[in-house]
Amino acid sequence: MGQFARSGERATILRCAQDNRSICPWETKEIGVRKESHVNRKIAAAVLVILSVCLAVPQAWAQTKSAGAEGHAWWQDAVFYEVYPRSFADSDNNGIGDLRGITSKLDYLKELGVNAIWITPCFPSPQVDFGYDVSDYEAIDPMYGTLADFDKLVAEAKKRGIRVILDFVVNHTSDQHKWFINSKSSRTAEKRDWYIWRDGKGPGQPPNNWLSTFGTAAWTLDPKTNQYYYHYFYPQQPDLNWRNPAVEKAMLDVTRFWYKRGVAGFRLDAVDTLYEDPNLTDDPEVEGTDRFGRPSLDEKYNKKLPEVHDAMRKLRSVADEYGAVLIGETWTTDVSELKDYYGAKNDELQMPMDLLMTGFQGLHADEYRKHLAAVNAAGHWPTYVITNHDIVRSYTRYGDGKHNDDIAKMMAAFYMTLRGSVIMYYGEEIGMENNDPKRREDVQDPEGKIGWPKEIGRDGERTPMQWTDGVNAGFSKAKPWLPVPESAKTHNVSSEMKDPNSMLSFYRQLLAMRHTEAALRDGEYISLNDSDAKVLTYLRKYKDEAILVVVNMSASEQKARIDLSAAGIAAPKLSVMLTSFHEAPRTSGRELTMEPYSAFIAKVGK
Ligand code: TEU
Repeated sequence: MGQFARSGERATILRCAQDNRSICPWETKEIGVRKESHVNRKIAAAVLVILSVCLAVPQAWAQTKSAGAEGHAWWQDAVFYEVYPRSFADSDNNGIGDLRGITSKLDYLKELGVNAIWITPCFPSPQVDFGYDVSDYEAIDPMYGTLADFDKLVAEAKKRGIRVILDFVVNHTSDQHKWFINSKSSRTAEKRDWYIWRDGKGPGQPPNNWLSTFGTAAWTLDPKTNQYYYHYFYPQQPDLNWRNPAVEKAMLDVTRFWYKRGVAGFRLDAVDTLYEDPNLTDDPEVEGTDRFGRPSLDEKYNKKLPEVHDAMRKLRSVADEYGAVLIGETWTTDVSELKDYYGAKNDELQMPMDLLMTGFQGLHADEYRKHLAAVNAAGHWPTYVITNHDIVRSYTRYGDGKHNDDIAKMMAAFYMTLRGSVIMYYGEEIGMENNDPKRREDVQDPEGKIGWPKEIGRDGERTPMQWTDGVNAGFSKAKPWLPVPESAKTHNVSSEMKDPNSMLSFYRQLLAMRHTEAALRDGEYISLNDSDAKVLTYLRKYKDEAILVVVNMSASEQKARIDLSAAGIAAPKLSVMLTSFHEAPRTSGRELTMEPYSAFIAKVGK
């Protein structure tokens, strides 16, 4: 596997993101002025001296510490970017995105500061679940292009220092996959045992009470062979039988096929449903109903079985042969369960996604602080995610309708300055919002058709990338498969490129910082002001470099106490690197005024 030089990716030192209008009275020194390439604005750096009065120099770095991390693997320093290929860029103007479209946007991604793209399934598929129903793991769906287009994409990406990650749907295939067609053909078919076939409990009765997460039964009767097959997702997505060694071997071979083509790793889909209890024990009913209004089940017999970890280890051992990375779609109930996915001997997933923050209700600094403390105490390299193709976009989820852009910038500054890798979702960087269907007949995602109106499906977070303020947001000349929202007029790449205060400019600066600042890449996470319920304050410290991050998660102005004495810094001089403020930063004594929903990032000098 070819390695990319890292040095070139870290060329720009970004000293300060405040433009000239926001230079403030407390500035003591102007460090430099330069032009940013396409945002074309002057950037002036400022030094903020926080007054210290009668402070003793403390002895040690205090509070929530994590080990400093040096000797990183490439993926630890990388910014990952999820591309939903149907919606990214449409090169052949049929309303659906494709691989050539992605290739045509690689320069944009490189400029943004992306180091790896994860492409959601682009393999041949009947598209019942928009690619997550794979009918051939070793080819490209003609809708997206050819294997040659894929090879070209990998080669062009490599030229730009961008790696390609594919999405491996490990739990199930499409019912149109040749394996399932064979399996279904008779009870004695060669591949009968590649899937989970069972007799019903009695006439018209499925083998047990398990449910599909997409709102249907989990068992479908095949009238020809008079047995039921199991599917945790849609009936068109039969579960593979991972207890069959032939299945395991075939699946491991799929990963080899792609590693040999230059793929840098996989995002493993739906790993927690790989195994089921062979005795098919009924799941116990628990209180409440699910999102389809059915009685809730404790899915202890068809989810998160311990055997999942055996499969992860096997996938990892093949990945290690190729120096590849495995990212897991790891929906966990807590940090301890997440920790298990790294493997007791660090021999499972390098990057199990921390999806826990996507479930937080509202913005509460103390909840985030507690979570970060638990994650850092767990001792592994975290992978943070705030949005993806299955959940309401972060812009909409966190937005209050009044400060949406501010909140989106604040959340970006927050999660991009944590110790760990980040996985962005396309359009996040321009403030794309959900565009949910308003009528059942407009819904494309079967889950939304089944669950309407309670469960409206995932179309809203999968709409076309907004490249321009023109027709179809510049995504395609044809009517896109999903509608573009009105907000594309203001939130699009082309307009935001020209605006130094746009979301895109803000993201570009954040990503540049992640690449240039050792403290952000390698530094410990040190939590400060632990009793502040509204403002998160932390340091990232590496050797004698430190960066201070202050994040106001509330709708009101807050005073943040800037006291780094607990971290051994009595009289810090802060060089402002980036803020999301509308006005110049204000301090008084040891307090920094934080605008509602804002972030402040500064380099700490002694
Ligand atoms: O999602 C798995 C998963 O956990 C889903 O149940 C998720 O909670 C659901 O989408 C919420 O509505 C993965 C993919 O990310 C998803 O797009 C696929 O539909 C699913 O697997 C089946 O392959």
